[in-house]
Amino acid sequence: MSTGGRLVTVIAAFLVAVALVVIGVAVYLTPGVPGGVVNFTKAQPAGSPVNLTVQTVGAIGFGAHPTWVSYLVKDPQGKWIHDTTWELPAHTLIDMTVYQYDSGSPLRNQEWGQVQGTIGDSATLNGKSFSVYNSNTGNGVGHTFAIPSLNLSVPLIGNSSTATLCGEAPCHTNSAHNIIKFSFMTPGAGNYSWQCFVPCGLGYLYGNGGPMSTQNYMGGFLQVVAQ
Ligand SMILES: [Cu+2]
Repeated sequence: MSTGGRLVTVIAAFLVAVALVVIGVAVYLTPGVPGGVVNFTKAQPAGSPVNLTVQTVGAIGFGAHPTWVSYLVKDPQGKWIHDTTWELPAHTLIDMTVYQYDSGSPLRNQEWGQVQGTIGDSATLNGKSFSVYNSNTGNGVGHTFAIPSLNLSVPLIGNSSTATLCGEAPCHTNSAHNIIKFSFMTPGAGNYSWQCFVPCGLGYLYGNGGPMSTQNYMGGFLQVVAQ
């Protein structure tokens, strides 16, 4: 090979190496799960209330982190999806149902036991209305569903830790569960983050790492769009 040919080969190999490093860094910096958006605006006529059904599980049982706590959402076709970004119509009533399959514990902050920001500042637990839940009683609280920018927060009451809890999502109602229902109005178009405030990331610093700080587990976004 001529000197010129060798030089070209060396430069080409160098460029390939640089490209591999750049791709490697980009992949490392990209959040593990790209995360899709579950669309609730297309499925129905403008203005009519949206049914938003989610479940909370103690261990998702699949994917990159099978032991992590997670939310799942039922898409408009009735299929459980592991995505926590939901497209919703603006200025629309959202009737939300949460199937809570996890255990609970006393809250670190009793304020999180209060229902706020929902229609009537109340929710129902297995059909019974409540506006505050004392997490030092019963099975405590497993998670909360909160949209900070709307001042909305709802405690999701825990199941008995002695019950056989669902360990692989999607969970079905033959496992121990609580049903929490509430309604709220979406605001104008925009992106609104939602999250659980219970430090439920077991094994992480103060419980706030892992699923608490990774998209698609204990938090996500409402993508509110004008209709
Ligand atoms: Cu949680």
